[in-house]
Amino acid sequence: MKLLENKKALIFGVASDRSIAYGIAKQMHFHGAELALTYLNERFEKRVKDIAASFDSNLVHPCDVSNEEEIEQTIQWIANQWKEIDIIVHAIAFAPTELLGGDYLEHMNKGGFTTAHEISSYSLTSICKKARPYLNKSSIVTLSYIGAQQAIPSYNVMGVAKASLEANVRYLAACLGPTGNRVNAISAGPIKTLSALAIKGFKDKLEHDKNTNPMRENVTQDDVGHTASFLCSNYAKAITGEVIYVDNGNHILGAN
Ligand code: 0WD
Repeated sequence: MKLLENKKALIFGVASDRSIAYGIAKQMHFHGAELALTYLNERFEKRVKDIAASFDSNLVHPCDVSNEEEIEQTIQWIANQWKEIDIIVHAIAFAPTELLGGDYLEHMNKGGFTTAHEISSYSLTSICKKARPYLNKSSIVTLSYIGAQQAIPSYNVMGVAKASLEANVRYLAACLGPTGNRVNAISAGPIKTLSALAIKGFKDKLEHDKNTNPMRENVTQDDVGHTASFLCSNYAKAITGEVIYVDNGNHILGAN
């Protein structure tokens, strides 16, 4: 029996075959889950359709999570197909690039701060609220980073948004738990993806991580996919509200 057999997974955040969400989709497909993928806008449509097809799925839908109606439409669309949503993967984050480097306060402004929180944290709440009627012993997983817990150079406002996201996970877990649903975050080590490259000095960070973390190698999309598959399987049925580090042990070190 495969880990996720008979489970249906709605995955937000596949932008390319380097996305963390791609690694998660790949592993969930391997473990037997049926997949539906969302994409930000038409710029990603063909690429995401091709990726879905490679995982035997034609369930693809646009969803810009800054738009509440698009989230509602996406949930209604998938609820019409599936009735229940067993797994939701939220692998989305955004902050204006000028805020992701240098002095924390220098480029800070209310709009950028708000956008970072809206796209990177509130969107999870909104998805859960709209999907709530279709959850049934479901598992929701989002993606965080050590910058939520420590002041990491250049990560800046995104670290504050990730701290919000991690608190969000705990409140959502407490809220949805009594009806049998679980919510967890994976705090991943640095991985070379499209949006990670927007963070100033990211390539140096990747190199530093490889040279210093206990396992002396960078985390891969597949590493995150394996843990996400476990978290969404029945083997993790007693784990909720948790932040699981998939970072080759980086977070246990005294200095990052
Ligand atoms: O080192 C890393 N790459 C880490 C990423 C370490 C730890 C955590 N993460 C997190 C990110 O913060 C994010 O929450 O993992 C998640 C996925 O990020 P990723 O896989 O690194 O990045 P990417 O492949 O670029 O996917 C993120 C996607 C966007 O891609 P672009 O390239 O356009 O930024 O999030 C999507 C978009 O497709 N996205 C949105 N989707 C819907 N609505 C929106 C939006 N408004 N904004 C961004």
